[in-house]
Amino acid sequence: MTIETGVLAGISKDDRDSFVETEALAATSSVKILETIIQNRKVPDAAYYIGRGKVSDLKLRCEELKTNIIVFNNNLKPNQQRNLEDITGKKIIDRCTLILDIFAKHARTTEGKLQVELAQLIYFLPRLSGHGVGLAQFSGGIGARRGPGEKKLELDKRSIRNRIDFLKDKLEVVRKHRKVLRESRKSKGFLNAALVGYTNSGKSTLLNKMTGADVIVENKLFSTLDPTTRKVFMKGGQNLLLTDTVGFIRNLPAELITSFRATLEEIEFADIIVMVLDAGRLDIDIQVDAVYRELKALDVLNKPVITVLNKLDIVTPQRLLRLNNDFPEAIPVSAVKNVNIDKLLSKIALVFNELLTKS
Ligand SMILES: Nc1nc2c(ncn2[C@@H]2O[C@H](COP(=O)(O)OP(=O)(O)OP(=O)(O)O)[C@@H](O)[C@H]2O)c(=O)[nH]1
Ligand SMILES: [Mg+2]
Repeated sequence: MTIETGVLAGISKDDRDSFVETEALAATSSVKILETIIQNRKVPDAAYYIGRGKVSDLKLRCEELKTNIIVFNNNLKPNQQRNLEDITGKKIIDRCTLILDIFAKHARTTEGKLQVELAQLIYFLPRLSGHGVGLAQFSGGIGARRGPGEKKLELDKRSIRNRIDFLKDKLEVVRKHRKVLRESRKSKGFLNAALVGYTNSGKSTLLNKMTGADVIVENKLFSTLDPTTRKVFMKGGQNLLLTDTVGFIRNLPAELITSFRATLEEIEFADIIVMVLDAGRLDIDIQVDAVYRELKALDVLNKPVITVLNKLDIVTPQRLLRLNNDFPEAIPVSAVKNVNIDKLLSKIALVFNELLTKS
């Protein structure tokens, strides 16, 4: 795999952790960040995101570092992206483009691929400018990006709109199929718990530990795109299925989330939500906010939520005290070291039985 280099740019409105996260996204997308340039400003510039003068500095710095890529710590508006490309002559990659690139790399099933293509087309359609970003995304990733010529542009836009309709129709079929599957499980008396949480919090590790599945686990963002459902062996004999789902991340544009509807419906139709938090992350509050925002948008907060503080093994006792205080209901576990998984299972069994007596 070829590794490219780039410079990361942003403004001081964003916290330090968000830059670290974007750098990790870039790394997952095979772009090594050589330098991070943060402009001291609270409000983004309407035309360039960072100030016009800073854009020239950025261009100069890229030339000194001999790099062709500028990664932005935020999502850019189509006009900002075009203006930045015009002035710098560099590839301008915003945060959402990075995420879409990672999704495209990690999509394995037909459903996953359809959803990613839909999300890409929806995001790139208003950004097609005839020279910069765009269709190249499908033909070799970030490094190989090259846009279509101006003349072809209108034609491209029309065919993209047709393709969007086609993908939506196909995904409707996928949704119906998933619905039939869910109904068949329900009719057999199974309840479903969905593992949800920030990307890299350990959802897949937990699924593997609790069910003996072998879902891919990686110290990378968005390793999982497609949901996996497995039966859990419960001591009390409850018929429980556990579903691993795509991770959330802060600042994901709402229109992208709708592309993943078929997958996210696994959360919408789950009976119990198991929210997995990464106790090792110091920005845990931001992660919790991002996850709650998405769960609220999916309208699933009326379901029972069991909160799990994962990665207990890397947390100091002092920090654990603090976390216990901040999340009094949460169950601290270590999926990797197999600590407190039995406690989690007992809690799920309790909620399961409560649901059964209610219905
Ligand atoms: N130290 C420690 N690391 C863990 C634990 N659980 C998971 N990890 C690590 O965290 C990283 C991410 O784990 P995954 O299970 O892939 O996380 P995920 O939530 O499924 O991530 P995505 O699918 O990318 O959203 C891996 O490197 C795991 O080995 C834990 O209990 N302790
Ligand atoms: Mg995963």
